Order: sequence, then C-alpha cells, then structure tokens
Amino acid sequence: MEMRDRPPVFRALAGTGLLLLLLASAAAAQWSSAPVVRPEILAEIPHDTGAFTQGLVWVSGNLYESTGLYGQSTLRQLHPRTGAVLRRQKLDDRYFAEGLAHFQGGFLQLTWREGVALRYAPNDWKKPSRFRYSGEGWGLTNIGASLWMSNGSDTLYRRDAAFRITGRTAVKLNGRPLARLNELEAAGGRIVANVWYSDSLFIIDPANGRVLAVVDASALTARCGRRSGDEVLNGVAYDPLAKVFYVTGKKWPKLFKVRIPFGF
Ligand SMILES: [Ca+2]
Repeated sequence: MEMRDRPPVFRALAGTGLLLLLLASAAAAQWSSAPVVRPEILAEIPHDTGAFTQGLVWVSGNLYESTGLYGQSTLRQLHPRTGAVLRRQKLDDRYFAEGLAHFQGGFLQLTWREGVALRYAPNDWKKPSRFRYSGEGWGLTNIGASLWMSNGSDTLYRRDAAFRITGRTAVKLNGRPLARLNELEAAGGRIVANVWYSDSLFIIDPANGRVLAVVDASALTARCGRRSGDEVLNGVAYDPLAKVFYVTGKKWPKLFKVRIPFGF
C-alpha cells in the first residue's frame, strides 16, 4: 500500500516515527565513542635522551624540535633519518621552551610560564624577536593563516598572525571535556594533540572540538622501555606530502615515523 493510500492519522504517526529515528541517529552520531586506531611504525630514529621534547615540526624534509626545562631549552634541527642534531640554538636560561610552529616562513616558539613567544628569522636563530601573550604556553600549530594554541586546559585557542585570539574550541572526547591538551599538529584540517601523561594522541575537529579518533600510541612508549616521571609522550610532526607522522617523547631514546590509519 502506498503512503498516500493510508489514513491521515497513520501518515502523521509514520512522519513522527521518522523524525524520532532521525533525532536518535543524530544523537548517536554525536555521542558515539570515538574509534581507537593504532599507528603503524615505519621507522625508528635515534633521539637525544637529553631532549625534553616540547614541540616537533616537519618542514621541507627536515625535523625541528623545541626542548624545554630552565637552562636547557633549545630550538633544534634534526636529521630526518639519523636524528642527529644538525643545528641547535640555546635559549636564555630564564625561558622554559614549549610548543613550536613553522609560520609565515619562520619559527614561533612558546614559553611555559614566561608569557613570551620567540619569533626566529629563517636563517638566523641567534636573536629571535619576542612578543608577549597572557597565560601559559603549551602546544602550537597552524592551519593556513590561523595559529592554534593549547595551554594545558581542554580549550584550543585560535590566533591570528598578530597573535590575537580569534576563536576558541572546547575539546570533548565522547561528550566529556578532554583536559591537559599539550603538543599539537595540524594534519588535513584536523588537529592531532597529545595529552600530558597519556600514551594516546587525539584527532580533533577544530570546528567543533569533537575528538574524531583516538590513536593508541602505547606501543611506541613500550619500545622506549620503562620511562620514569616526566618522560612522557610529547612531540608530533606531520609530513603532508608523505602523509606520515613523527612522534617522540621527553628524553625518549627513539623518535618514530608512523602512519596513522585515518583519512587525513
Ligand atoms: Ca607539532
């Protein structure tokens, strides 16, 4: 029997049912658990166990790293296959370096509690210019002309080239706030974040803060042996041409080249 042959009341009920079904499926889509994926390890690269990794970036075939701690903070260029430190610039002892982004031709490096960001010229790392921001600095990355920054909370802040806040996104994993967002890396319009003291990475839609997938990277931690205290996973870089990631941790002996099974 065609719908038009049914009594009007029946048609109305059928319409209501369809509406409920649509609402239920929309709710399920919103609250369904983010899938868990595991990275495929493509290569293990030696990593300086003196590097307290706070940021990792891939630029045109080279890896760049920001390392923290007072008196030990640096900006480094690493050989992409041997992990050798090709270039190293120590920061002033009063700075604890944090997130790193390659933005508009140069590097931007955050500091933890100093409220100061450093801007490096492409070929001269010796005298970076400085500018101030408020609050703590943790992770930094960019999607096109927008910078995205974390500060240890569940909120990512979007900033323009002048570092003005132009937006903010509260990140949620399965409907619950995901706090302690740390190192960030943009990939395919998404933001891959690690969370302080977690062995997982989280793929975030910056438009709504939803975690689209959880990357269980515990196999990487396991391959670095038992790590103590602060020696947690940190440092994520993305090579958009090869669609591979580089992941390491604070004072880890290894840096991993991995493929993450997600549609970047
Ligand atoms: Ca990064």
